[in-house]
Amino acid sequence: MTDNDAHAPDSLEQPWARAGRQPRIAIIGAGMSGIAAVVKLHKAGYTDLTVYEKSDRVGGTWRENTYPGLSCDVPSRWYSFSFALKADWPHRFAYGPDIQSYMESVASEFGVTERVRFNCAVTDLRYDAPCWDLTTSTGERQRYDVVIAATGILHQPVYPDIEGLDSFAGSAFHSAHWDHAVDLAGKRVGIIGTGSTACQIVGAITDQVSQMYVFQRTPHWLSPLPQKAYSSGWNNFLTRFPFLQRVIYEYYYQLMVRTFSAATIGNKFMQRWMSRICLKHLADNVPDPTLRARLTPDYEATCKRMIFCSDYYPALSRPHAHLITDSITRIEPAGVRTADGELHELDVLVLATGFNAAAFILPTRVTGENGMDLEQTWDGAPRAHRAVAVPGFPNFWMVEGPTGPVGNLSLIAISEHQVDYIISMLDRMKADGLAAIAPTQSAYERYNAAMREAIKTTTWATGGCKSWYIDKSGVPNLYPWFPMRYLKEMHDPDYSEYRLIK
Ligand code: N01
Repeated sequence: MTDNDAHAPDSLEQPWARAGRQPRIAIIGAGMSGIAAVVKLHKAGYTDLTVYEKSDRVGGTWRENTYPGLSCDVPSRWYSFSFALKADWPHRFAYGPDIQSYMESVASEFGVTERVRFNCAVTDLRYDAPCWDLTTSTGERQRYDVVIAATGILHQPVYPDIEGLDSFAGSAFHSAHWDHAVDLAGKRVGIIGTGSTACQIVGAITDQVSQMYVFQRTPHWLSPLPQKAYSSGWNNFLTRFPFLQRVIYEYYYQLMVRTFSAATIGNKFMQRWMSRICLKHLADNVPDPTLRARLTPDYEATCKRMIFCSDYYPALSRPHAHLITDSITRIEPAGVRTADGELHELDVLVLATGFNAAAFILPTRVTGENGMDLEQTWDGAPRAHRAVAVPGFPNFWMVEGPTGPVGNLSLIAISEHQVDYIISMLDRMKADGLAAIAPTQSAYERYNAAMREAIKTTTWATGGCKSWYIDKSGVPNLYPWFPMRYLKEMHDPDYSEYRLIK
């Protein structure tokens, strides 16, 4: 039997849990959450897994982003799969290429890569009870019992809506599509944006360029990054004693959750402590009081996502670096014109202007029960039940879906807990011979109403800033409680919140 025969519609008439066969599971995306899904599902005994990946390699965001200075501000010994801890991370905070090669080696070692259909974007998903009809960009059509969207959160670059952007005569590109053919040496480089990405880029390239122009709309809170290279002696020691790797993983887990997460959900002591660290970092690295004032945020720390970067302020203090705070009026062939009338002449323009945080699986068209369209249902303000499911979309799950805990946490860890939850649902389907499972409308509404209420007191909502956390409805699209509560939700599913469809 060929793989295609195995997916022929006739064989799927009988729900898998009643027919006593494996569920056919499609996983969309071969980034870190797709990798986690395959490994954990396989371990749990679900082996009929096909991964669809729009690109030609695994790795997701770490494959896509290749800009200079790319690194992860979550400690590497925690930003790791719990089932594939790595003793020999070269740095406390891993650089992008090291994370990408880790993703590739885990995917290869755990048999993920061989399940991936590369260069195959899923364009359409249509629920035809109890299965999903899946169509790809290559014209392939398949039927699956279960679909898991592991498409990531920040994968659609946002280009700024600035007049004349297309008229720029030099090289212009988004940070997520870095043009490595452009030699920056001796060039006049401008960068729009001052988020995590921009800070890493500015820190990495300022010494190469002749002039560095940073166009800041809003100053961000910036903490130093306690980066360090691990010695081979220490890494060898950890290789010999793997239980220590586990201890360190748990240590960072607790540390990050109890400090940064606590600060965002209302722990004023933590928040003040973090503000002090940031202000000291600014004072220590920016001697010029005028520049310092222009870099000082007028909203509360952690309202926007905190930035961890030690080399941004020193780079900005270099004589050939210029912080531009006048707003941009237009882009011209020669450079960027600001509200004070000045033209900042440039050879290269980098757009570090972030991502569409409301996309998730979109633009894939997802049609659930009774013709429900996911994009219309969300209408620019995506919501989910416990971040993994949506009423009206049975047997459809998301990893890193809307309102999951993000912020400065390890998304690998969160993904793994969500996959555990999905496995519990599959186990329940198997045990009860269910055809489908979907959250009830009332459970979804209760959950989201409680979130809306709780989010009001978080710094994301009260801190006086605008951020990508806030969606079209004006509400931060984030988990408002302590992350440990979310982990409990994930490991203690309440099946009464679901329609268990026979
Ligand atoms: O994007 P951002 P990012 N005119 O949205 C500015 C993760 N990440 O790519 O602040 C002028 O944070 C915008 O200005 P303002 C992390 O979760 C992680 O930097 O809105 N400026 C802002 O300064 C992060 O949060 C790591 O006023 C415009 C910037 O562009 C997320 O990715 C590393 C503008 C966008 O900042 C996104 O970070 C890097 C306009 N029209 C990224 N439009 C790790 O280390 C936007 N801006 C794990």
